[in-house]
Parts: sequence; structure tokens; C-alpha cells
Amino acid sequence: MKKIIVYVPLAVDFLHEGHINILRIAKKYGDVIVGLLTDEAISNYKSIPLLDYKNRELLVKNLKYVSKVVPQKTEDYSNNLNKIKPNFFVHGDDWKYDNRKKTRAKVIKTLKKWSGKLIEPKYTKDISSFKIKKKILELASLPENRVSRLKRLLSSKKIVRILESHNSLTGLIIENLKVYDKNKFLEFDGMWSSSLTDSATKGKPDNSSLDFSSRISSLNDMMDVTTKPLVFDADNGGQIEHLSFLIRSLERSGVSAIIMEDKIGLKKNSLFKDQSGTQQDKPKTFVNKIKRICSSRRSKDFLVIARIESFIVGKGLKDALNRAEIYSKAGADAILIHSKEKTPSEIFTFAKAFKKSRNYIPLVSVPSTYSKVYEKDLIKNGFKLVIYANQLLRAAYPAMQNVAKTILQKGRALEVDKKIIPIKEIINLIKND
Ligand code: SPV
Ligand code: MG
Repeated sequence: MKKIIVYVPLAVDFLHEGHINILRIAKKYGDVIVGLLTDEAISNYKSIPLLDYKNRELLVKNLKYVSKVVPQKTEDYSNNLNKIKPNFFVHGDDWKYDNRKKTRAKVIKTLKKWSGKLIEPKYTKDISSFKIKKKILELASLPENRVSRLKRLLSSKKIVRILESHNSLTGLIIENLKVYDKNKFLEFDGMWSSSLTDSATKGKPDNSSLDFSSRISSLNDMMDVTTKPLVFDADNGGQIEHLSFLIRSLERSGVSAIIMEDKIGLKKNSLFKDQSGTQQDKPKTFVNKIKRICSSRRSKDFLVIARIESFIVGKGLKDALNRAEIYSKAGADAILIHSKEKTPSEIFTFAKAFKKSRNYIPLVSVPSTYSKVYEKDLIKNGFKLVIYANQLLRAAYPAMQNVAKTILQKGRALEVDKKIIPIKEIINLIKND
């Protein structure tokens, strides 16, 4: 006799009684095949789950109600349904009421082709899930867990979005902000510890006058209250002899990647118009730094990103490409090709040429001067990581200055009240729980 097949799509961010309830009901109808959403499928509509696919598969495969687990690679179930042709499809009834209405209609239409039936058990409102998730997130933010998250994001998302953070409050904005747009929750994937904004916050120029211990102390403040990955701007990495200690400190803090630029001498910010006196390192010496990081990192998931400054110092495409080849062969995990042009055309030309290389590695963009570029065009051109490197500080400074100015001009504070967050809200912004 032909087996009766029941298809159950699940994400299983973490396993809870709601899943067990659905699977127990599904099992009553026949043999249960779970379509387990891949990291990539999940990252299209929410944050990637805490556990990776392999671990989630292991959990689900071993549940007594489950006969088989197959990867569900898209949010659209039709591919798997057409292949498996299940007699039943089981899904919690919550999707009738939210943005998954269309997906539901498509499932009903697809099942009709072989008279399959949709079963919708009442969704178990898991009141404790928020608390469980919070607890798990705390675990995920343990340094050893946080370090790996950037690598997973890079392999599951079309583009990873990083935003500059210069203190705990900006870290919390990046951690918590979610914008609902076109059926998706948009959010930043992590934080950028920028030498420019970190220095500016402390009233110092961006010329490495802020030493690494001070930079690490600021980032530790952010790490205390967040769980998302952090990418560290290490300028030129400093002395090669000190690099392994820097890497040890960064890994201990839970940093996921270091970006190191190929410049030497007194540092000047790359966006300065006048780059006279700026010297680029010789590729041969710079690769020694890359190799030193690779050999001193404890986790293979801690990424080293080589930043090429050829366009900044006025050298051309050929120099940039040559360096990309050499840095990639030395063990860099990605290349940041920096530019201070108003358009992305030079970095796109670079990307097109580098794509053909056998040593191709993912590309990183910092669209500060060419801010008009859309993420979709970065994706098209092969960029995997975008760093919005300074926008939060640039937003805060004029807002604070305007308020200070108005108080001076009016001789009182009433006029600024409507421009600023109410006292009640600022008191309640950070809860003590
Ligand atoms: C930073 O944010 O400090 C950077 C990027 O390194 S840039 O300012 O463009 O050099
Ligand atoms: Mg910098």
C-alpha cells in the first residue's frame, strides 16, 4: 500500500512545544516529511536562526514524529510540493492572518493538482518563547558563538549590512531596529567599529592617536549589550610584531572580522581629498601581516579582510587587481576595495575584472562618498558586505549642535522639547531586567 505523506515546513529557530504540537498532529495523518527552511531561505524574511542548518536538522530528524527531513530552500513551497506530492500539508493557522496569505493560497492551489489537503492546527501561542529566545541570544553573544555569526551570514545572505556604531546606544539601535517593508523585516546584521567615528567621539583625529586598547574598551561596551557581529577597523594593523596580541584581544571580545588597510606611515583618513604624503604598503610586506593574522587567529571563522587603498592614493585598476590577487593568495577571506569617488564605477570595474580571477574572494564596499549606490546594484556586482561607515555619528552631531544652539538663542529649553526624545521615553529606553 502506498504511504500517506504529510509535508510540514518548519524553520525551528529553537525547538519548542509549538513544533511538537504541529508534528504530533501531522503524524496522525501519515509519514511526516519536514521541509526544514535553510539559513538562506530564513534570512530572506527574518534574522538567521541561532543554530545552523546541520544542527537544526539533527534535532528535527531525531524527533519521533518525523520520518525524513528535506531542505526547504525558498519561502515558496511549490518546488518541494511538486516533487514530493504530499497527501497532506500541515501548517499552523497563524499564516491565514499575516503577510503569508499569498504563500498559503499558492500551497492550496498546488495541492489541488493531486487532491492534497491542507491541515491548519491552531497555532500554539508560545508565551515563553520571547524569554527563551532572549536567553538563547545571551548564549549566542558569548564570544565563541558571536565570532562565527558573520561567516554564516555571508554564506546565507545576498548581502550583509553593517552599520557604524560608536557606543552602546548606537549598538542597541543596530541590535533592535527592525523595519517592515514589502513582506520582509529589514535589519542591520552587525556593527562597524570605525576608527574615524570612534576617534571623533573622543575628540581625536583619525590618525591612530586612539590606541588599540582604547578602541577595544569602546567596543567591549557595545559587546556588553548586543548580540550581533562586529567588524573591527584596524587601520593598518600596527606593528606586525604586535598583531597576534591584537587578534587575541579581538577574538576574546567576540569580534568577527578585522579589516586592515595597506597603508604605512602616519595615518590619514582615506576620504581626505589631499592624500599627499600617504604611502601605500608594499604588497610583499602587507601579506606578511595577513599571514600573521591567519596563523594567530584561534577560530577559522574569525575573518581577515584586506583593504586595498590603490584608488585612494591615485593608483589605477591594475595595481588594485594585482594586490587583490596577492592578498587573496596570502589567505585574506575578503577584499575591501576602497574608493572616494562620487560614483561606484571604479569599484564596479574592479569587481568585474576580479570576478574572473581564480583567486576571487568576496568583496566589501564602503559607500560613503558614492552613497547613491543601491544595495541591489552592489549585489549585482558581486559585493557581499556593505559597511555604512559613519552615518550614525554624522546624524547625531548636527542634531545635538542644533539643540545646543536653540537653547542659547532662546534662553530656555522649551523650544527644543519637540525635537528631542521625551524624558519618560529616555528613562524607559533601557529596561533593567
Ligand atoms: C572608518 O570608518 O574609519 C574607515 C572608513 O576606515 S573611511 O573613513 O572611509 O576611511
Ligand atoms: Mg578607519
